[in-house]
Amino acid sequence: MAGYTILQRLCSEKSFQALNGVKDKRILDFIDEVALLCNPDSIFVRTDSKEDIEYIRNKAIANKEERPLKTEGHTVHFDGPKDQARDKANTKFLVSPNMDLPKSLNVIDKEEGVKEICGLLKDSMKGKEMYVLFLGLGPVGGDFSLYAVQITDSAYVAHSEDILYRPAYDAIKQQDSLKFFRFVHSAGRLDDRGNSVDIDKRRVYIDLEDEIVYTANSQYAGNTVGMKKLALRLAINKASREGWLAEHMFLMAVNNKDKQRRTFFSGAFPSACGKTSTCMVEGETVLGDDISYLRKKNGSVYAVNVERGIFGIIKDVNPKDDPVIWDVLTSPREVIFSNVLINNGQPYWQGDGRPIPEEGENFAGHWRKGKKDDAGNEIPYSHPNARYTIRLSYLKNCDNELLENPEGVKLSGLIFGGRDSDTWVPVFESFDWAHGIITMASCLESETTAATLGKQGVRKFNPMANLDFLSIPIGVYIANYLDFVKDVNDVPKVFGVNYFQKKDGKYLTGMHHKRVWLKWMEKRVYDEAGAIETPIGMIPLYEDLKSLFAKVLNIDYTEKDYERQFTINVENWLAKLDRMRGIYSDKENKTPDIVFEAFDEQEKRLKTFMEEKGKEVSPFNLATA
Ligand code: SPV
Ligand code: MN
Repeated sequence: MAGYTILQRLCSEKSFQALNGVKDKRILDFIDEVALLCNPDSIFVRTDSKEDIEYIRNKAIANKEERPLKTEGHTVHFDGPKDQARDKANTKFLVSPNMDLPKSLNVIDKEEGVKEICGLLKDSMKGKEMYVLFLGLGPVGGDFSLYAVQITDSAYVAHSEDILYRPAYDAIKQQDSLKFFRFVHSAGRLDDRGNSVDIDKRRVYIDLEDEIVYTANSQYAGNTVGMKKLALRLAINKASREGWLAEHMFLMAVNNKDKQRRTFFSGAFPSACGKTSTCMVEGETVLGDDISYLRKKNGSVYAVNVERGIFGIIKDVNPKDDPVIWDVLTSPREVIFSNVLINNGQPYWQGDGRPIPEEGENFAGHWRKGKKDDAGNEIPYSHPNARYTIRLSYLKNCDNELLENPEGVKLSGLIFGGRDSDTWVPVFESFDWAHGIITMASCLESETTAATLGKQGVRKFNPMANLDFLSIPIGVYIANYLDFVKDVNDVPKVFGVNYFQKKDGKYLTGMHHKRVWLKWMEKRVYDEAGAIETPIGMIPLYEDLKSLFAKVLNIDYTEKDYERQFTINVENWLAKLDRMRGIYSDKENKTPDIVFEAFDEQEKRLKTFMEEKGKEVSPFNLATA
């Protein structure tokens, strides 16, 4: 390793030996360049050894990025008050003159952006240790696997990456021409609570050509953990070039004990639409809650979970609604809590079902009931976006063997879930792949809730729940989806679900009803449940739901329930189509014609339907398909 004088000077003997074992000189050049720019006091290279992983865990505590809690293995990390979520405005794609990215994607000229971010990263690690991690996206060693090198000056980020992603030093070191993603992160200057000071200079800059992402002046994991949403943006672009799909999707199995079978589904839901609660539902098997890669093999579609852990929202997690997670979060295990309230060494969060302590420590410092911020707003005791970071293997309903299978699982269905008070029915199936991808997935909307800033009930367009992460024009993304199954024999079914229909301010479906919708979708895969053809797709038969409700939930499902939930409101469906046409007509979106053709066909079906049956059509007024 001649020539790497900085690495030699800043690495311990052991870390230097670890680098020495890496065949690919491009990796060493990269680490060398970052060290030169960021100027750390020392460099720690993490191999896959237990000892190295332990070192990072201990460092996070020693440098106070995490504090131990009463329960063994539990720690808390606080992000600063202004660093509690993904920073969309300052997350930009670096574009060189030959790239054709729409302006809607938030772009910055590459030369200008690199200059800015390098300026921010210059000497940013002075006085700190720089951690170098070799990680895998997806189970290591399979067709799905991608690899990455993460550099960060945060032991909390490095610790989180260990819980969330597979170690891959051994897999990477032997390769010499591997394509790998690169992530560079510095939390920047820190205040005496250990939080990034220069939040106004928080930047996340993404270079799609060189597959490298730089983050400066943030700690919140959505901005800093490269393997999560930063890698997703790189992967979407890569997948588009290579003919596979990188998705913001959970992965789960629906179990049928009577028939002794497992059926795999992936699901895309915008936030606050029930994604986590669906994949962790009682009785089924969770394989992932956030990001999946989908590839074709032997005429079928297979998927893996990119991650091996969960960075989940910790709000309304209580023993009644989420017994599985509750159990994990209250027993001695490795858990990082972030941005919750700590009182007497115990974490508290909104909706945990316990009395709120009078005071404690939270993301804003010392907290007591009624405390207000500088703008005069009351500070919540636990942030609404507070999180827990855990390994998936802790969950009783996770199947670790399937999770770690590099071959992935064969998908039978894709589920798209929105938050819609008056249009989508609770569960429905598309006529075919293209119909589902265009009229369900690409038209996904989520209404704002009290948990988000601004007005409630505003519909936000979020195709495939992937809008925030698209690194290609939306029309190209849809075209890829449509092409994806051209040579697939076993095309997965496409379903839409909506748990949020309302009538007179009240929800029409209950928290646990999703368990029935999942069972219905499972039966549809095997043609064991009938359906009614409507202009929007296939909806369930009353009799099938009645027997599933009785079997799964021991609930007497009435004709009235069914009629209210599955009545088609034609005008609302037509209004949705109009909104979608407006969005997709923007030339920058590069929408393929087939999208408009599918919209036209759906509109024609809806209008004929309205003429024949009226504006609101009861499912009892329809013939079984
Ligand atoms: C999401 O917001 O979709 C998340 C959390 O999964 S974050 O890491 O912030 O993206
Ligand atoms: Mn997510």
